[in-house]
Amino acid sequence: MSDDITFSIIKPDAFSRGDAARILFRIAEAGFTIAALKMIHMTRAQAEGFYAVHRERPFFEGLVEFMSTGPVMVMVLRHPDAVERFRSLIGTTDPAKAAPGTIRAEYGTTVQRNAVHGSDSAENAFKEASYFFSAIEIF
Ligand code: IDP
Ligand code: MG
Repeated sequence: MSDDITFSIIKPDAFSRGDAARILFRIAEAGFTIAALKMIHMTRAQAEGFYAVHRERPFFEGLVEFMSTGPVMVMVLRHPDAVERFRSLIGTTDPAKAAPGTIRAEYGTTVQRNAVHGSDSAENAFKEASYFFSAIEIF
């Protein structure tokens, strides 16, 4: 794995509304290929582990609660400059401020329930992908 991968989650809000396939289509249309993909329902402890870097933030409790409310789709995506390209495709954290046409603008509802996750660096993409997938599951 290298700079050409990022890690993403279709979060419980989008997944429970049945938007996962539409979001996947947007991702594919933008030229990303899927290197790994599965559906999981995170326990609270698994969500806490994933978001450990945010544990001191005021939104942490609400975030891990939300992320463990229902199934999500976790995936590894491949594209040149994947991290940067994917963050542009999804838009900024708050859907209300995300650029028109971005996935969060279209499918997110609040700053917490913003439909998708995207890694913020190549290093974190590798760590996050490794949290959910073993090396032989990433194509
Ligand atoms: P990012 O997902 O755009 O990288 P981060 O700052 O890494 O944003 O925050 C992780 C996640 O925590 C966000 O995607 C969002 O679901 C949630 N979050 C961030 N800031 C807030 C907030 O101020 N209130 C509620 N939830 C938040
Ligand atoms: Mg982040």
